[in-house]
Amino acid sequence: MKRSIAALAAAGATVLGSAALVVMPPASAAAQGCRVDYTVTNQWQGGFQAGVKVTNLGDTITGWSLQFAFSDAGQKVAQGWNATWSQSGATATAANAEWNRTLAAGASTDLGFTGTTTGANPVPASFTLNGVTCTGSTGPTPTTTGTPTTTTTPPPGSTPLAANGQLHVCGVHLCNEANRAIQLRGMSTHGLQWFDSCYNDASLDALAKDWHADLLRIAMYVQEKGYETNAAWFTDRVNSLVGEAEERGMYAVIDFHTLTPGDPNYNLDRAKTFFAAVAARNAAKKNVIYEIANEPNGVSWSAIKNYAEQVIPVIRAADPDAVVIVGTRGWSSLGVSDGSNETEIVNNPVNATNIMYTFHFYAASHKDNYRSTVSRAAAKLPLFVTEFGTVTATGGGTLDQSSTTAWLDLLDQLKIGYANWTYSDADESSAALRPGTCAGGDYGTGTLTASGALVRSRISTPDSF
Ligand code: IDC
Repeated sequence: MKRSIAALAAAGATVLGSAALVVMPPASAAAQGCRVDYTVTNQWQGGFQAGVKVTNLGDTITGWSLQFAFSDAGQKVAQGWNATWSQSGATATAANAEWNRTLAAGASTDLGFTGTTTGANPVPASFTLNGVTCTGSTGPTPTTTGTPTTTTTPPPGSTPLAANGQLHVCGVHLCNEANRAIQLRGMSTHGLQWFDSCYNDASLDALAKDWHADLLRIAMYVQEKGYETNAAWFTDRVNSLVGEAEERGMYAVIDFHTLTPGDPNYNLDRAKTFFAAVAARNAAKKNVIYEIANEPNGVSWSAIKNYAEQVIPVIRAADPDAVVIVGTRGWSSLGVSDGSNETEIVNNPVNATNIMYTFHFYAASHKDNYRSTVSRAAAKLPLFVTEFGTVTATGGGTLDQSSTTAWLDLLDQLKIGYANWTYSDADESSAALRPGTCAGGDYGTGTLTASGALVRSRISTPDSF
């Protein structure tokens, strides 16, 4: 829900009720007016996420502090961003970060946080900026009545890309341009060296328009006759598929599909060369997400972190605002398949912002202990399931419908994005299309495997962006 303090001021009582918070500024303080747009972007049992847009309506201020009080002290800021957050009793304070220290007249800055709640309405009644109550009244007409909603529906006909624009990480979620937490659901290609013929106008149209997929993950193997054998061809092909996804309003995950050897550092130089090229080429696009190592295995978290801290700056130098996803230990199992868990990451995170961590599962192989790890980790780490299968980890075997359903229900609840392995006609049960489909050119629902039909039934439901 959105609430503007301007409208509350007009309503009167609530602002007066918070008078204890208003500390009169010294005469020299310049914040003569401010506006705060506070949006609860997501809410779940015991917690919520809020975006806080602060607009300075007075003269330029250098150094600022925003304060507000929750309706009871059971509500707490857990993790905040774009400011230094603290809380005393029910009163929360956000002090400027170094880079948004100066707020020019009319300028805004977007802050946010995840919080815990005992159930009370997590919308504060009023805000002060450098002690001055924010009663500003510029900007769009705010919504002040009605039931809080956590999502809005994009206009009919609009694509996932048009509805959400440039993405960024906010707290533990992926957020759209309006700072709302969103979940992207889509499909992964198979290896481009084997199944390139499956990615053409007709198949991508079916994915966008019939499956209503939000994203295409482009799996570019590095070994196994992949990138290392012809860097120019693979780089071009990835770039062209990013463009095909963009034309259809889908996001594209560029997957540097390392698998064997499992240490991503083996491919460090190739990764730097590849990402420098694709980031430069796609920097102006809003639909690109970079996945820097598919499934590290047989390697420590610190080695993966070291790889990430060398590759991420290469991407940022060319494309500063894109989200980057980092693979995790034990085939991107958050370490679980290696006898570890998410705490090694929580205690020693990658030193970079706007990043997420990869989790992969194969429903017939990875069940309750993996699900409980994801439930727990999702409160602390931004996660993206860039690959999952409905079958066993070999990519074959019987489809496990009940485990797949349990997984996708969990990911929906946590708003974790996912891509299914694979949108291809490989002769293996994880493939969504029956063998021979790509040569035939018909991508209608009659060509789907059992896995394809199940996954399409989940992906094609309306998005709640
Ligand atoms: C599998 C393919 C299979 C191919 C093999 C080659 O399904 O056709 O022969 O790779 O290495 C992963 C990997 C993904 C695997 C998939 C299924 O990311 O490359 O694809 N899987 O085994 N992790 C867990 C399972």
